[in-house]
Amino acid sequence: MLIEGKLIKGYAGFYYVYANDRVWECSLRGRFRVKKQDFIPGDRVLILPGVENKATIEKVLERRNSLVRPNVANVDQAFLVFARKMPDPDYNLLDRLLVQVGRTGLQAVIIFTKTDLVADLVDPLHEYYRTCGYQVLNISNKTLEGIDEVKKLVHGKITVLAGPSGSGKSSLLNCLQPQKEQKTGEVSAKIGRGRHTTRHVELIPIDGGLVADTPGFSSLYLPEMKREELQLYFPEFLKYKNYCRFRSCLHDKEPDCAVKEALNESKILPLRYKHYIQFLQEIILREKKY
Ligand SMILES: Nc1nc2c(ncn2[C@@H]2O[C@H](COP(=O)(O)OP(=O)(O)OP(=O)(O)O)[C@@H](O)[C@H]2O)c(=O)[nH]1
Ligand SMILES: [Mg+2]
Ligand SMILES: [Zn+2]
Repeated sequence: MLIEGKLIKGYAGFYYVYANDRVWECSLRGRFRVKKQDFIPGDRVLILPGVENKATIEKVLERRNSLVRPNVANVDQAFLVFARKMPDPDYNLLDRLLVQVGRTGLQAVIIFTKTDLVADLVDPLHEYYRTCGYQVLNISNKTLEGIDEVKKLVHGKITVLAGPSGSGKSSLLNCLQPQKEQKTGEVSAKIGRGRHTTRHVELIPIDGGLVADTPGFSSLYLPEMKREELQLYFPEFLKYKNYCRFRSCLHDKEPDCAVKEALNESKILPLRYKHYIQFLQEIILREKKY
């Protein structure tokens, strides 16, 4: 009898599939080999169990979505992982990631790690991101504070982790499932050198869900989009934009802009607006190149 599962990794000619709460070592049916069909982690497949944990992949089901980096299919949500300290949170990168994640239509959860390194759990910036509609968690991979909450979010979903190098993504995975250690690195040795501890893509079964670690990065290009689209990923602008004088207002140099008015009345965080304008200029500059 065929059972449905999700591909978690391909390795040395075998495909590992998570189904019925266990991992199956699968080979492909001839026709898949002939077609050289591209499987990526997250793909839903039908497998035919054989002896022990062996099985064959009989069919691949249609993808709902797929990410390029990490190369994972059928993703439900992204955890954007930033440290409270060491390294200090890079809000420009966070806002870029929020644009990327928003564009792919995924749910974004912002996770701040290393709360054990700061005296104050509360940060006014966190509150601002919450009012934008994002979930914000504070956790420590050292004291395990907040880990249970992360576990609840992971259940039954495919999640990707993203965030700068050294922010504690692999450490978080280790806390979520201590049986299988992920490689973690020392912050000081890696920052700014572009070397990453995490290399390959693999989905890791955690509490009935699957999670992909992603190597950290320090800069990131915005996805291709029209200049008008960017504001969609700054959800706090939405309630003002209808009051701008021009329907096509980009909230930059236009007169009678309700978004800028909100900014002047401190209803919009200056840092967020600054990033919006910076991203807008990047997108406009790129449009001109073509
Ligand atoms: N104090 C403290 N240290 C942490 C915490 N989480 C991670 N670390 C440390 O931070 C360093 C980097 O952690 P990693 O988990 O390797 O970071 P990463 O995000 O996987 O980094 P890349 O794989 O390079 O993207 C390691 O030395 C961890 O021990 C935390 O909650 N508190
Ligand atoms: Mg890592
Ligand atoms: Zn405007």
